[in-house]
Amino acid sequence: MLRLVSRFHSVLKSSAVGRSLYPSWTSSGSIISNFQRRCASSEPKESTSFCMNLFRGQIKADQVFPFPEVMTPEQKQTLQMLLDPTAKFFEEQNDALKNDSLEKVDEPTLQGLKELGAFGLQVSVDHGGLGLSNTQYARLVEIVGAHDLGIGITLGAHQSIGFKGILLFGTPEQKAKYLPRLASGEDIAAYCLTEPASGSDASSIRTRAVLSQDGKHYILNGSKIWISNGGLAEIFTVFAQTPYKDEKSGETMDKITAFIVERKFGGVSNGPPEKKMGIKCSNTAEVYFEDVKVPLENVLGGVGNGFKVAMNILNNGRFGMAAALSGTMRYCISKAVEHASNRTQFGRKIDSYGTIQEKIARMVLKLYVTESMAYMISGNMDQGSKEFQIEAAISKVYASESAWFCADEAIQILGGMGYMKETGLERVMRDIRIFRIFEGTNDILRLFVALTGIQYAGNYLKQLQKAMKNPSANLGILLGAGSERVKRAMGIKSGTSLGPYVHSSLKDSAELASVAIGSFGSVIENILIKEGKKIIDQQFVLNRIAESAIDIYGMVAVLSRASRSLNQDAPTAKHELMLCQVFCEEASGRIKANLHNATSSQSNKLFSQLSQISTEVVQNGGPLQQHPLGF
Ligand code: MYA
Repeated sequence: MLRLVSRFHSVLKSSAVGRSLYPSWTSSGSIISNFQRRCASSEPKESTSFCMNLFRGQIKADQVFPFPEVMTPEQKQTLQMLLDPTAKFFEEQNDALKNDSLEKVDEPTLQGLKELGAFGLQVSVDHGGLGLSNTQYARLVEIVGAHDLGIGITLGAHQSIGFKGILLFGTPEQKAKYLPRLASGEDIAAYCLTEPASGSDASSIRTRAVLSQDGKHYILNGSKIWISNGGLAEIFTVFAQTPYKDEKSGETMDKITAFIVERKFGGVSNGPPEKKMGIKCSNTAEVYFEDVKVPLENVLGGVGNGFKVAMNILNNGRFGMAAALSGTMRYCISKAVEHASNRTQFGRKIDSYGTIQEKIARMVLKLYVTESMAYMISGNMDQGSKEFQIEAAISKVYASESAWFCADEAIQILGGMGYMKETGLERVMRDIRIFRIFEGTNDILRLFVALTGIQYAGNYLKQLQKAMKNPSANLGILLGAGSERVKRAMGIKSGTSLGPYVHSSLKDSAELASVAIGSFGSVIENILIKEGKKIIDQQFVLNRIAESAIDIYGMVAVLSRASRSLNQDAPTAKHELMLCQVFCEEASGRIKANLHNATSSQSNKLFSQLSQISTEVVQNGGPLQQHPLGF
């Protein structure tokens, strides 16, 4: 036993895990400086999230295996009863092209949606809603995404973010007061975070609320931009800076607080509807708050907790985007398949050519992964999981890029027809573009995924470092949770195998995923040890780490789903087996390349050159090279 401990000691010493990973932090910039502060201060916490633990190179399988089956028979029945009328409404009553050209949803359509209960899908029945679970909601939202993303945004801005804060953080009184009218659609809701000077850097908002002199309400002042439903809403979830007295230091500082604001409080106004590329029928407007008197009881989630309220609302809604976009992707694929199987060129139906086959297969692969992520997360949420923020961010990034790919390839397969408005794909492409931008740009979400995971892994290494100070008292930590690096150095077999969780036909694919998880964990550990705090400024590297995490989560999601289909001997099991095998094979190659590029000196040189090219172009105010003609 003693020898084991001393070997541990020397491994840690020589591997520099024993050095402080987070010496004095100095750089500024919100996501980075805040990340530094958190790394320096937070105590290591055990996470139940699969993706968090991935950053330690460890498999926490509970969230991912088996594929969540969360609906009760009654829930399935309710869902089935809702599917047909919803699909019928969108097929027969709603006209997406008309909505797009009118740039609004007309009254009869809004009324029809209200009658369907579409404005209160997840509000409890007690409060007048349909009381759907996340999984039931996801399935219905898929139908909306397949038909009209503009309407999807109207409904999503209302319930996925607009009043989600009341569902998640509202007091019983707030719920009773606001939810019934919101669920019926009598009142529309909007989520007000973004400001002219505060987009991705959400904590830098300037809208302010201060207590009135009589202490009876807050006085709210500020303006918000690009607010979905901003011109229609009666109820707003508004984020504002408020003075906050820190209990410990006694110091007063500004902290964000969330408020429920009614238009009828007075002082709330909005600008004209924005002219947009897509989702045109959804209303987007600036919203202004001028000396709005907000009663104290309309603070949502506690004074000073607004940033967490804002982030949790977003985390909670992101799977809905993946679900809605799954519907959109299915639509695009159907259009492409319909055309490819009817169109003859060079004497053959074009679906018989490899070029078209690869496009169709790739679209379906991306759909399979997106659906698997969406329903894995909704299932986890229904199971009561509270930690899914990395997974939710991944699903949003993956879904929005995959949907873009599908719309683009479907248009390509349809050729000239695809480019025509009447085919419907042109609108879809315009509608989809925003999904890579709003609810957290994919760029910021990639950094969020990488930094959140790295922080978790870093805290774990710090925990090991602390434990090393008294190894015999901390053997449990050192052996039980010993890092993969330490385990390898001590000849202890790594515990990262997905083999036991998957169907036997998927052992090889599972092995690819297991290897990827092991390599990913070692790369993170090496990066933390080698780079320490410097990693947070290395966005070229962080993006490659995020990309690998996205691919690994995708692999695990499809391994789990395909295993379920194989175990149940589902009619599509063999098809899903292929989808899973192909995705895992290709993802494994991408992960190897990305992890190599994240660490190799060659890539490092390339990143410096890319950085320099950009700097020189920016300094020049545009491309720097001489024109090919020389003038
Ligand atoms: S709404 C506008 C969307 N805007 C954004 O998404 C803003 C993006 N920015 C951010 O998310 C944050 O500012 C980032 C952090 C991530 C950059 N979960 O120091 P920090 C905690 C849980 O890192 P920063 C729109 O587009 C963190 O742990 N916690 O913060 C509408 C820390 O806690 P502690 C989180 O560096 C579109 C603290 O916060 C998270 O400033 C309409 C500070 O963190 C998180 N994610 O920046 C869509 N992030 O101090 C319609 C941070 O305790 C819907 N933290 O350690 C459509 C739906 C689909 C259709 C449906 C049809 C029905």
